[in-house]
Amino acid sequence: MKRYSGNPIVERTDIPEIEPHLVDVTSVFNPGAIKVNDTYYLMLRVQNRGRQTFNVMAKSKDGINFDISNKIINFAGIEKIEEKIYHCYDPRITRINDTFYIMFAMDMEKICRLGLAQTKDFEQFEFLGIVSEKDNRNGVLFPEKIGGKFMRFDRPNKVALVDGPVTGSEIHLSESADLLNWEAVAKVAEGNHNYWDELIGAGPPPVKTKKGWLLVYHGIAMHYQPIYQAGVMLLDLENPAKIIARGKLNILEPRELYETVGQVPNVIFPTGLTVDNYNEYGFAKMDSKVHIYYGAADTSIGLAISTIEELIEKCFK
Ligand code: BMA
Repeated sequence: MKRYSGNPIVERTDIPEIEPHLVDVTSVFNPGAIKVNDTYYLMLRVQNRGRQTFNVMAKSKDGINFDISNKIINFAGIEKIEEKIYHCYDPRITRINDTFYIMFAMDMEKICRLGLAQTKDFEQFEFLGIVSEKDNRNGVLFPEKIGGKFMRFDRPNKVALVDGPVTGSEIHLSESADLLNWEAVAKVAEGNHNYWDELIGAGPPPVKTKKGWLLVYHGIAMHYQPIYQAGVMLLDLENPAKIIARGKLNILEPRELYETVGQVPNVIFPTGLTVDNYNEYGFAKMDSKVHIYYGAADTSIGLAISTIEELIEKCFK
């Protein structure tokens, strides 16, 4: 994988002033991403000096230079939730038929839950509901049903960090008939104690390839200070609870200054992935270019460029 030489591609100073909430913002990171026809879309997670979170859309023709909207996204209907919601963050975008679904984390009074919204045009967004009962994060929808059910990976939060958030070390597979009510199916992967991926969570939504579902995920090495990195695994097309291969090495780790220094140092947090070419059956082509968009040090957005073939190779290394 290659970092784009002009990284970071989006920084806090790129965010237009949106009075009164977004003025001289603090950071922009962990974006959702999707490519539709010839347009790349990012859903940016923007934080202000009040440490409040807002989501803002950005559009691009080359996947590198983004025009950032001057509107804060409103997930219409979310105001009906009675419990206090502090932050909606780390959106992941999945297209199913003609609808774009956004699954995101919601920090609420007691726990973090998953929320689901939909849009057809990235202008109007409709909140569909809270889609996890228990403490959970890193929910990513599959782009199609498997065995007649909608599927997602999610990451139950169980591990409490000293002075830090509740997190987790297992990626699970869940299924649903209606996208709103979810049932756990199986534990898919767990963290490797003492290695790069001690705590883990899914990154962007899985990509369908002829060799299996390709999943980019994040792993955290819990040394003195956590180090967040990206890795890859390949899962069975019909039964995505079954791992075909999982890379032993991370594929991207904090090395550049914008990744090692910032609000939270040493963080690479991949949340967006775009595929340039699919074949007529919906499989990503092996030689297709892939853009991986990641949060760098919870401060800015980095772009890493690869191909489907290269990422699959790394699953076997
Ligand atoms: C995780 C999430 C991410 C964040 C990362 C590093 O637990 O909260 O949103 O980027 O920590 O702080």
